[in-house]
Amino acid sequence: MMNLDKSLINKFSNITSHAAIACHKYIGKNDKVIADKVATDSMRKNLNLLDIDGKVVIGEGELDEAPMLYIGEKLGSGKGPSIDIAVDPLEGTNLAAKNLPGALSVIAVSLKGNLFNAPETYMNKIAVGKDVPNDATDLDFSIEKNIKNIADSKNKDLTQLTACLLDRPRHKEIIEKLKKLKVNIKLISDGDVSGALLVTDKKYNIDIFLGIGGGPEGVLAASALDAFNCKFQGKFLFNTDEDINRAKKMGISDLNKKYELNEIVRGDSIFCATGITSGDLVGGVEIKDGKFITETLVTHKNSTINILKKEVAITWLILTFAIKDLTLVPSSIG
Ligand code: VTB
Repeated sequence: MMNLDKSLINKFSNITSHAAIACHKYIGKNDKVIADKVATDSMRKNLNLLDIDGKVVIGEGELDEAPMLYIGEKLGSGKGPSIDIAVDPLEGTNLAAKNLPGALSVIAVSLKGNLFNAPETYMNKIAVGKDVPNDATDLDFSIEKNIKNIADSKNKDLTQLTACLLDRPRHKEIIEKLKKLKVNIKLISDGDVSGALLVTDKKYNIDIFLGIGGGPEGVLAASALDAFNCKFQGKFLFNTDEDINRAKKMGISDLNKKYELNEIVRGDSIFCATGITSGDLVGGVEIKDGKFITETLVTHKNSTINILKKEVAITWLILTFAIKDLTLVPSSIG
């Protein structure tokens, strides 16, 4: 099985880092269109500078609706590895526009053919940490069964568990059930890539992420969850005829299929999420002594590198320092 070259880690983390920096001056301007545009412009320009034979599998829409980073768009010089690229240049457009915590710039890449080509529809998702046995939770189980199994496997009381989900009217029933079970709830206004990743580490105190969010965001989160050996399942929801036609065009024949993590992302993958505004996962863009400082969560499935990187961008070059186990390790210049 081929791996993604480790040198790509710095290259892709620089892409999300630059997109976050581009977005910085539009934080709190209450204009999500412009914030998304500058992040997308930056990402596309920098991805095209790389020696890769890249193709967007998850992007800002299809060619007719998105002029840039559309699904199927070819990226890079064409020389170098053939890779699939999933992007969300600004995950949480509202969060950046309103200056709320948790806006990210996100990318996930795999070798060609290994990332699910997700339609832009909703997805019902479930994610749990690696400390929960694989058969303890399932999208097809009831909320009660999932929660009780998690409590049993962690040897915790239901009142000690916390579930994270998007704060949406469509989740009314789930929220009611969780309240009845006396499980704590963390309701997020946007940004469910970040929400799903809160199951990766005990420090976030989230035992399960669940509910309906964006399908593309599900695939992005899945690639990082894979590197953390966590569990993820997703089921697309096709609500309109247009959704159904698009799914069929993409080769999805079973519209009710439940996708396991290894059907969404296969083999090696790299995931980078740079903070735009500070959130649970990563800090936002900072300016110190005239320099931009960004924080990026990086995962690389095959080297099991899961790190937080602080990058200091000095106009024309980027010095990268990877923080691992609280020791500062200088890594190569991207
Ligand atoms: C989520 C969230 C995004 O869309 O996927 C959500 O991660 C789902 O859509 O940040 P609705 O807002 O329609 O519920 C976002 O909030 C925005 O893309």
